[in-house]
Amino acid sequence: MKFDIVTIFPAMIEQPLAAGILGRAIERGTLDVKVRDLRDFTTDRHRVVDDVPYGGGPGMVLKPEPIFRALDAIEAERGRPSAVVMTSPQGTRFTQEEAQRLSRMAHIVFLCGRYEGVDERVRERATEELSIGDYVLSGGELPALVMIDAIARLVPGVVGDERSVAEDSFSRGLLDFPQYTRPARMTGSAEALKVPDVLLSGNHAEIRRWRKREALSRTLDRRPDLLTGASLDEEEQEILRELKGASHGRD
Ligand code: JBZ
Repeated sequence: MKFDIVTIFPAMIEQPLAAGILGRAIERGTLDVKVRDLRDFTTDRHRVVDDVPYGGGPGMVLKPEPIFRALDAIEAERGRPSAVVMTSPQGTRFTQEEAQRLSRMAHIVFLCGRYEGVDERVRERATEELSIGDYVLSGGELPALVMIDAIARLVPGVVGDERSVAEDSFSRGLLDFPQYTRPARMTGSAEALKVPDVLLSGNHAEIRRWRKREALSRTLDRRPDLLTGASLDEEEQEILRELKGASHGRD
């Protein structure tokens, strides 16, 4: 899958993408990522990318022409992209469902906003306008990284073990069960810091049921909104009924 990211801070994108699972997928060629410095698409001596807003007011606005030229250059070099995403606080919410939809595309361009915003005419070139959430950020680079990470891990071959993608909490619609590793008992610590016995029992049917119960109980407790969209098997529905029964009059 191909990604192009247009930004005035290429280093903000390059370093994070070189690390971890995505970095390895880029090395292998499973992902083809190009970061484009918006200043390379200016034509003036000072490589100016911003200007004052018409109508007055504080701050600066990203100029449209360098962005148009960047998009034209990307298209000339790599073909017409499947999507041009503008990261923006005015965008619709980026969710796991959106990540799934975008992960089926062959080539996505991200436009990262900065300053007080981007010249409105740039919106004509965007096929989607997306936001990662309701908090104030300085620019679209971190949102673009968040979206690329969520999208790319759904691309076959990016995550080594396909099982971890399938079992990820938001794919299943439930929060994760608790994880433990060695040691089974922390030296000099209390009973409370022991790994639950069931996980040491070797009884895989019991372990599976315990994990289901823990995932359901955490979801019911912390994110009950997720349960409306979750697809539960027979056993999970039964455990959930038990948990709901046990919680009556406890809140
Ligand atoms: C985003 C001006 O550039 C910005 C500022 C905030 C912001 C974005 C771009 S994208 N917030 C979000 O995804 O919520």
